[in-house]
Amino acid sequence: MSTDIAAADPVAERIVHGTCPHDCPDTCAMLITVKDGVATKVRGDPDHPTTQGVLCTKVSRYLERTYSPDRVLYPMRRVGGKGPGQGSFERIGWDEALDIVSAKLKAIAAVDAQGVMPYAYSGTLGLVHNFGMPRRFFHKLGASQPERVLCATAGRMGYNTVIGAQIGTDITHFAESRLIILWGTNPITSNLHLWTRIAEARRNGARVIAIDPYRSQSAEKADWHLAPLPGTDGALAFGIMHVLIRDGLLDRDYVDNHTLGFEALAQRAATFTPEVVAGITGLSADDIEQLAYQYGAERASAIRVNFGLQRHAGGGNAVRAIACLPALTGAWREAAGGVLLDNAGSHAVDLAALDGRHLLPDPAHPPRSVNMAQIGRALNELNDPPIQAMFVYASNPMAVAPNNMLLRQGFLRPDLFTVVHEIFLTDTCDYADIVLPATTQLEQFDVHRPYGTLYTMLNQQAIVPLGEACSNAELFRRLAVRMGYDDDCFKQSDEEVARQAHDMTAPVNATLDFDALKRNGWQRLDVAERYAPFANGNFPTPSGKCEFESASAAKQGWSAVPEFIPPRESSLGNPELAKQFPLMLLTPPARHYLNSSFSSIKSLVKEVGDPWVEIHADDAAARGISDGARVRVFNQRGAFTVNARVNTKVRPGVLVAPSIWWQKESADGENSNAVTSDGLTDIGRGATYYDTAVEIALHFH
Ligand SMILES: Nc1nc2c(c(=O)[nH]1)N[C@H]1C(S)=C(S)[C@@H](COP(=O)(O)OP(=O)(O)OC[C@H]3O[C@@H](n4cnc5c(=O)[nH]c(N)nc54)[C@H](O)[C@@H]3O)O[C@H]1N2
Ligand SMILES: Nc1nc2c(c(=O)[nH]1)N[C@H]1C(S)=C(S)[C@@H](COP(=O)(O)OP(=O)(O)OC[C@H]3O[C@@H](n4cnc5c(=O)[nH]c(N)nc54)[C@H](O)[C@@H]3O)O[C@H]1N2
Ligand code: SF4
Ligand SMILES: [Mo]
Repeated sequence: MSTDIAAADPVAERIVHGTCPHDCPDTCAMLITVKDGVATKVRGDPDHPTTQGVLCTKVSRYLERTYSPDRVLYPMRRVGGKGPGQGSFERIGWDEALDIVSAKLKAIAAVDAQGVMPYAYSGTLGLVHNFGMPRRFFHKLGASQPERVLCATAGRMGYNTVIGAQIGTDITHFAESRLIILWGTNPITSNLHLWTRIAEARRNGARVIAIDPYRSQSAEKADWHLAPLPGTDGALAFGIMHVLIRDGLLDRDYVDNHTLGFEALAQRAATFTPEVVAGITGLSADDIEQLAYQYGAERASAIRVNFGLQRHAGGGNAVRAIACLPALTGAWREAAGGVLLDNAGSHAVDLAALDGRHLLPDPAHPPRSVNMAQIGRALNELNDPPIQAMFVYASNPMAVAPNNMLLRQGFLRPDLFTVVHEIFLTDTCDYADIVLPATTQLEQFDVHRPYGTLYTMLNQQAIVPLGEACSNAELFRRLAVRMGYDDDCFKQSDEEVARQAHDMTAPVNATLDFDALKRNGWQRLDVAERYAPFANGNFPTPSGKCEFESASAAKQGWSAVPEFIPPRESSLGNPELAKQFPLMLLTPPARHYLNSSFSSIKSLVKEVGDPWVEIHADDAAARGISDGARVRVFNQRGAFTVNARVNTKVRPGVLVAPSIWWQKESADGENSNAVTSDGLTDIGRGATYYDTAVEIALHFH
């Protein structure tokens, strides 16, 4: 617990440094005004270089979230059946709740602790409350280990085969780029503070190209929008390489000195002529030539590739292919050039100290892994041992996991014990045996490693927890006592955990000063003001070069050189399935929601309205669907019902249903994850939400 809050004068108005805890690359610096122990205002820190005083629409309502009448404020036990509308909850005391939970965990662990499945994702990205205390607890228990793949694994692992680490262009320098490619990303929604820099670049004459099957708000504002078929970006990247190599639009010096495997890459690219790529992507050969020429002509070119486009069967390799491009043109020489997937690798965090992996009962033989994207399968099929308890915190799997019809079957198992530690009564809580109240970011202390910026961030506790809410770290401290765990690391305060979070031997932390961080809220990493990490090569790969060809990839069973792997549920990947379900469904983030968070904020819900699906006018006409019609989107896994928006923003053959609405906020109690695929990616066993074939029809009742 933070001592600062107790020490502070409870009456005087004061400003507290906070950090946005959400899963967003911007990790904004917040300033919270507190008076009489009540938070009265949140705003972006005007001095923080990337926040620039601006919070997004969602988090500017953080007070509404914190003080919402819908908060879970006490432990509760379910009475009656599982599932929406079946049972109800009655209040119990913390002691009783901890007794029930610890007794259950002990009973399972007495036979095999792998019967316990922790399910936690990105409700908070804090190093203390996500990476620290909770993970220590489950390591000590020897629970099944969640494979955390819902978001980014394929892209990150693919990227790393080429670049060596999650290091990319600093968002600040996008303002000076001459050419910006938004590749499968809609920053106005998902990366607002990058958009500010892009807008600045445009004012300075930069050209912005969007590559997206959907004319998103960002694509709308771009100078040129190309709309390939989903999951074909790998082929498009090879098409660009083909033209660059064929016509000598290369930085030969950079290629010769700082890359590995050019010949092998060139050989692969040789087959991807613009005509071949046009056939795969649905773009014209001429557009592909144009794109390559524009890219090849500008060295200060920055590609922003986001996680959306790697949620396909071939997502890892698609990002690999894209990551090769800036080394070919020498764009890395410029601070305003290169590619940005994410920048978590620019930071140096001591994950082992945080997560206590040494606590495992037998570190040489870690417990089994359970893939979080396939949790439905795991609950229904695992037998060695079966999952007997789900411990959910900082995630809302019933709403966010793919193929959730199968997951629901699992959650409904009468023998399954489910604990959910939550701020709100989410869809997942409907299946809980025990619900425990969680704190919001204003009520806890944490330290953050942004994945999109180069600052270390600190979050001071601004107010005391509401009701009987308790933070993740505090919950697992309490449970550790009940379980009889007396390792010192379970006795650490939040600040003690935070002080251990960084690898202080790393050059980027050379001047990291925790006390100064506490005072100021944020500190820039020790990197050059003009961050150009690969201007002179020095890639953190095994060879020290940009690896077009990667021996370590080959060792892991992936192709040594990136390859194009078509989407699984498409006419290329599965023609039979595509006949039955000819449309590809994308479910990218809705601007006013953050995954399934904020769909409990009334003012936002009112602004956003009911969930919808966008369909191209031609596809709509072929099915007798008019604008505003009630439609059913379905496939072999399930169905959900929404309103149709007929337009030409989405390319023919594709549907876009922004995500993620709670199931219980949806008319038929289902959301888009009723149909999404729980298949895995080529690299990293990641989720493939957007590799989903569907059909759509008018809904008649
Ligand atoms: N407001 C808001 N912001 C968010 C989130 C949110 O839910 N709401 N979520 C946060 C999280 S967890 C993440 S991981 C990030 C990143 O989230 P991402 O999922 O990368 O989301 P976007 O940046 O919106 O980019 C998605 C865009 O990619 C397009 N797309 C989908 N498939 C393909 C494809 O195969 N090829 C191409 N070229 N484009 C494709 C979609 O049409 C969409 O416009 O955003 C974060 N920011
Ligand atoms: N169809 C479809 N599904 C998707 C995606 C998509 O694009 N389309 N995107 C995927 C992606 S990229 C991601 S990252 C995942 C995200 O999936 P999740 O990580 O499950 O994210 P949220 O839906 O925001 O749910 C987080 C929950 O944690 C709670 N919470 C917040 N802070 C805390 C805390 O400190 N402690 C505790 N105990 N609880 C807390 C919030 O109230 C919220 O209900 O969703 C994935 N699902
Ligand atoms: S969600 Fe992103 S843009 Fe919004 S306040 Fe948080 S970090 Fe900033
Ligand atoms: Mo994500």
